[in-house]
Amino acid sequence: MSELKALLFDVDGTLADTEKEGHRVAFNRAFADAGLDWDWTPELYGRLLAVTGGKERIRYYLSDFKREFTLPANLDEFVRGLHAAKTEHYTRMLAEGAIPLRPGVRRLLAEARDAGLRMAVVTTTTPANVEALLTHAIEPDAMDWFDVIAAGDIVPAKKPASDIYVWAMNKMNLTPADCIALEDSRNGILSSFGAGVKTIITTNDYTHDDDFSGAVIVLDQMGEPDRPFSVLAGDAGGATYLDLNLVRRLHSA
Ligand code: XBP
Ligand code: MG
Repeated sequence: MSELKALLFDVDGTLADTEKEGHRVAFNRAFADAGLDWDWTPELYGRLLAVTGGKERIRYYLSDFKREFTLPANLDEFVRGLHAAKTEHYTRMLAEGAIPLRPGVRRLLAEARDAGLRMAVVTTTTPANVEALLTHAIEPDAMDWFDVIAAGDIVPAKKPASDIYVWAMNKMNLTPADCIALEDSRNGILSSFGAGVKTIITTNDYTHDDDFSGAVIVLDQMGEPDRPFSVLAGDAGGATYLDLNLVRRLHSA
C-alpha cells in the first residue's frame, strides 16, 4: 500500500451541514423571487437529494414531483436562471456566516496542512459556493490550502459517477492508492469508491440511513478531543476523534 499523499474532501454534508438550512433555503428564496409558489420542505428536500447538482435537482423536481407545472419554452434557460439566483442567495448566506464547519473539520484540515499532505475539494456543488464556504467558514485565504478545487460542471456526469474524483486525481498526478476521500452520502461514496479511493464517511441527518458499503469507517462526525465521535461501522482502534493518525491507519488498513 502506498503512503498517504492526499485528502480529498467532499463539501456539502462533509465540511459543513449545508443542505437543510443552506441550499434548501436558497432554492426556496430563488423560487419566491421568480414568483413560483414551490416550497421545498426539509422532508421533500431529503428526497430531492437523490439527485446531485442543483440544476439537475430542479429538473428532477419538475419531472417527478411537479408534473402539472407547464414547462416554459426554454427550459434550459429557465433552470439556469433559477439556479443562478439560488447561488446568489446561498453565497450571501455563507458570507453572513450562516453555516459553520462541522465538528473537527477545521482541526483536521489544519493538521493535514501542517503535515504537508496535499488536499483537494471534490464536489458537485458550484465553484462559487466552495469559495464562499472556504473563505468565510475557514479563513480568507483558505482556497490556497487546496491543490485542486474539483467542482460543479467541470465534469458533465456528477456524483454518483466517479468522473469528478478521476478528474481531481489526474490533475494532482496521483493514483487512488495515494489518496483517501471524506464523504457523507451514498452518492458520494459511490463516486469515490467507484474511483478506487478508500473512503471515510461522516453521516448527517439526511444520510445516516444510507448504504455505505465499502467505507473504511462510518462515523457520525469527525469529532473533537472533548466531543467524541460515534463509530457506526468499522474500527477506530480506540480513537475518539478523527485525526491524521487515524486517517493514516485507515488508509493503510
Ligand atoms: C452536493 C450537491 C449539490 C448541492 C447544491 O453533493 O448535490 O447539488 O446540494 O449545489 P455532494 P449546487 O456533497 O455529493 O458534492 O446547487 O451548486 O449544484
Ligand atoms: Mg456530500
